[in-house]
Amino acid sequence: MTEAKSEKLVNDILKLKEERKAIVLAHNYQIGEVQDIAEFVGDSLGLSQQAAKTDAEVIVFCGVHFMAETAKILSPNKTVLMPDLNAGCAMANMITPRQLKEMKKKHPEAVVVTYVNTTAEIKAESDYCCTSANAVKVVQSIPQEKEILFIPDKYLGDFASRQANRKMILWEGYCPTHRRILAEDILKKKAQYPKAEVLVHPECTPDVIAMADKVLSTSGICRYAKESNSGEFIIGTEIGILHRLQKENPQKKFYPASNLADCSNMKLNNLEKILWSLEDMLYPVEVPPDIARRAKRSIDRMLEIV
Ligand code: CIZ
Ligand code: SF4
Repeated sequence: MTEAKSEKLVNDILKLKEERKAIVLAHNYQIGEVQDIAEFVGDSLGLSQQAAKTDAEVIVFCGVHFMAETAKILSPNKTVLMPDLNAGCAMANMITPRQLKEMKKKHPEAVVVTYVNTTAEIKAESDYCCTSANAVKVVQSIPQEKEILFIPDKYLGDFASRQANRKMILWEGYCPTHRRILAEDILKKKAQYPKAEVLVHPECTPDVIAMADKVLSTSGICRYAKESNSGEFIIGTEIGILHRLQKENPQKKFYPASNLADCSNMKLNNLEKILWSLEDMLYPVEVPPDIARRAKRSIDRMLEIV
């Protein structure tokens, strides 16, 4: 895109944001241009809480579908728009309500702890929601004698299970983007940048996690990078986050663990689509009230713990 075209797009978006009483929220994994035009950049829960707090009437949610659903659940009276409805999450699609119901039948006494990366329907069938930042705390809060069914991310589940020293039944889901980060990538980067701290997301595989200095959620990575005395970091999560890290810490250096950790769904949003979204109020995300109510209960129960 030429600079003039990009500037015009940005100006058109700014004008329409005002007219529509809209704000743009961008996930940490969005492309730089989208992050730069957003009122808030953050993780899915943080953004959904921002959406609930704001006076804006319209929320343009730049992330993936389950995130916009979460925002809608916390802000049922606001219009939540997704610039591209095709932005789904491969991990969230790895468990269906029917599969979860079958699993619950097999383990009728189990407490269901569900990663936020799931559809509203799955959250509605769950006891507790959790994020990558609080999964360990949520698991620890459940009485020792209770069986726990952790869905859908087996790697986050495995990490939380080891941290909390708690056996759990894990669903076989995972994030294809984070699974592309290999232990040998970390080894190579460590050899290249021996002074760098290795920060990885708990959606990574256990061998990658074992090589990390810190295992953190996206908001945790952003916070830690600011506070740490290190000047260099190897980042094991989706590469969109490097834009924010570099912008907030211009004097520090950030290296992606792997350039293959690029989520194609996250990258579906761009400035043109945000403009079209505001022009035509596309595409509204709706969650049926009964599902929203039950899904919200699992989110509220998480918030009571953390
Ligand atoms: O909840 C989120 O935003 C995701 C997907 C990751 C994270 O660690 O923040
Ligand atoms: Fe889903 Fe992974 Fe993409 Fe996040 S990075 S939206 S978990 S597929």
